[in-house]
Amino acid sequence: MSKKFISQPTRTGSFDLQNFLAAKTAAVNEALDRLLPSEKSKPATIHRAMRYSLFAGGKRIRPALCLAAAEACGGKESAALPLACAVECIHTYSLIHDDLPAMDDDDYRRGKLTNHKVFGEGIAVLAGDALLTVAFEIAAKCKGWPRYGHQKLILELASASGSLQLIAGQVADLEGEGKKISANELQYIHERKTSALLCCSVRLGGMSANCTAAQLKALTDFGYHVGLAFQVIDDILDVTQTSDKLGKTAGKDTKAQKATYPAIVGLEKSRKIAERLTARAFEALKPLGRCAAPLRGLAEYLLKRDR
Ligand code: GRG
Repeated sequence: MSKKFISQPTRTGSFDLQNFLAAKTAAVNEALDRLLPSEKSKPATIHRAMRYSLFAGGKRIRPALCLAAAEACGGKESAALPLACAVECIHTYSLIHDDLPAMDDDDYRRGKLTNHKVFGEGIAVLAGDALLTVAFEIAAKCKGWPRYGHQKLILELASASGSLQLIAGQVADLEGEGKKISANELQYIHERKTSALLCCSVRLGGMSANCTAAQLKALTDFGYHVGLAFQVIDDILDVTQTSDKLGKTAGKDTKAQKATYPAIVGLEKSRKIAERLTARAFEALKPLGRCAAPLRGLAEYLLKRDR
C-alpha cells in the first residue's frame, strides 16, 4: 500500500489503523485479482479496462469497512472478503461512469488518466457495466449464512446501487448543478450518492459474520453517519487540497456549480458537521463493544484524512 495513504498514524486505543489498512488492502487486492477474469481473457480489452481502474490505487475504504464490520461481529476475514470485493467493484464502476464526458467529464482518477481517456468512451461504459455485473456474480458465488442467504445479500447490493440510492443520488447531483439547493436536498444527495454504498459495505460485513438483528442495526446506524461524514469531508477536500494530492481534479465542484456543504454553510461549519456525524457514528458502535475498534479507527481516519 502506498505510504501516501495515511500521512499520520491513526491510533484508537491500542489499535493500529495503519497496519490494519495495509493488511486489508493487500488481502482485498489479492482477492480481486483472483475473482476477476485475467487480463488475457478474451476479449482482453474489456478485462484490461476493468483491471486498469480497479487496481489504479483506490483507498479501499469500502472493503476495509466491510472487513472491520465482520470483525466487529466476530466474523472471519475470509468469509467477508468476496463481499468486500463486490462492493469495491460497484464503487469502481460508479467512478468510471461518473468520470465520463456525459457525467463529470474528468481526465484523472486515482492519480491516473480516467478509464475513457485510456480505452475510449465505449469501452469505459462497458468496463463499468462489467464491474457492476461481476459484483453480483461474486455475491451469488459466495457461501451465504443462516440468517443471510443469497437473496438477502444480492438485495443488499442491488438496493444500495439501484435507482433509489446510488443512481438516485447521481441523478439529483446532475440535476442540481447550477441550482441553489437547500441543505435538506443536499443531504438527500449525500445519503444516496455516498452513504448508501458505505452503509451497504458495513452491513454486508456484519452479514458475513451471521450477525444478530441488533448488531445489524448498530452497523446500519454507524454506516449511515460515517457515509454522510465521508461526503462532507470529500467536499471540503475538493476546495482545500490540490489535484496532485487527491489523485483527481480538485475544485471541480465549484467549477460545475455543484451544491456542497462548503458552498452552502462554509468550511468551518462543514467541518463541525463532519465531526458531529462522526460522533454519531461512534455512538452507534457502543453495542458492539471492543471488537469494533477497527470501525472506530476507520471513522476517525475518514474524518481526518487529507485525500
Ligand atoms: C449509471 C451512467 C451511470 C452512472 C452511475 C452512481 C454514479 C454513476 C456515480 C456516483 C459516484 C460518486 C462520485 C459518488 C461519490 C462518492 C465518492 C466521494 C467517491 C470517491 O470515493 P473514494 O474517495 O475513492 O473512496 P477511491 O478512489 O479512493 O476509491
